[in-house]
Amino acid sequence: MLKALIFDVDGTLADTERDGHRVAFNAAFRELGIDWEWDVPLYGKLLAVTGGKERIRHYVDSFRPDFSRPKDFDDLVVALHKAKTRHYVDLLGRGGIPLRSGVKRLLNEARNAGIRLAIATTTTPENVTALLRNALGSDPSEWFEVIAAGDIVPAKKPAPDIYFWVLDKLKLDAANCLALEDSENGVRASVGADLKTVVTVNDYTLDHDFPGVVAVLSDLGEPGWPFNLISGEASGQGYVDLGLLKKWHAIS
Ligand code: XBP
Ligand code: MG
Repeated sequence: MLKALIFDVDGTLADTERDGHRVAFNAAFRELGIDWEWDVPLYGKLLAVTGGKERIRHYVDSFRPDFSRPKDFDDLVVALHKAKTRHYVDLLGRGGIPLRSGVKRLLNEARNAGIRLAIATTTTPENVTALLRNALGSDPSEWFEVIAAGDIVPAKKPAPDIYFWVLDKLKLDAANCLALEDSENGVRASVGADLKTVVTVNDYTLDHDFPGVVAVLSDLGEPGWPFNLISGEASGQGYVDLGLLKKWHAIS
């Protein structure tokens, strides 16, 4: 029986990466006087590593052999990331990023039906609060019973740990839950935790592989604005509702 939905945030609830996180990283680099600029294609490559601090380190390791690390490099990463979070939260506060198609409708339907809601994300907790407060107009804890974010587990996605953490807090088996994700790293984490998973792709994740998921869609769709079914079976339906999620959840 389906008892809970566990949502990823970045790329799934909202398209935050290209015009949100990326822009905020660049603003932080400028603020701290570092001449790095992450353009759209480069940022797509950097998304291979989840977590903002981890992504900065990956950039230096893999793309900037010329960069001579200062002695306090660890502190620099922390300072850059703190500035980045501030810029990102500011951007969200200006109404910068809406929820993706169908998300609010599905959250409402699930909540009204007594399906429990949770979040499993790699991003920083302040970012989740700012995104959802802006988009839903109320505190995220009024919608999501469990919010697992950022450094709460040391091993970020693609490790399944964040999903195990959520399942533990919900006191539910994976068999009673369904995850919604957008990326290969996210799916490795959710499927790694034995969760049935539905994927809504975005420009950065269109060509990712999603082994083990029950369906891959362009988005959740709305009545009159149907999704594109990329893989799986949707019984001719054009938007994802609880009924369709229950069918996918029941696939063995
Ligand atoms: C998204 C991420 C995060 C954000 C940046 O993960 O990989 O790193 O890009 O967030 P998910 P921070 O899709 O699992 O939410 O800079 O706050 O780490
Ligand atoms: Mg994601």
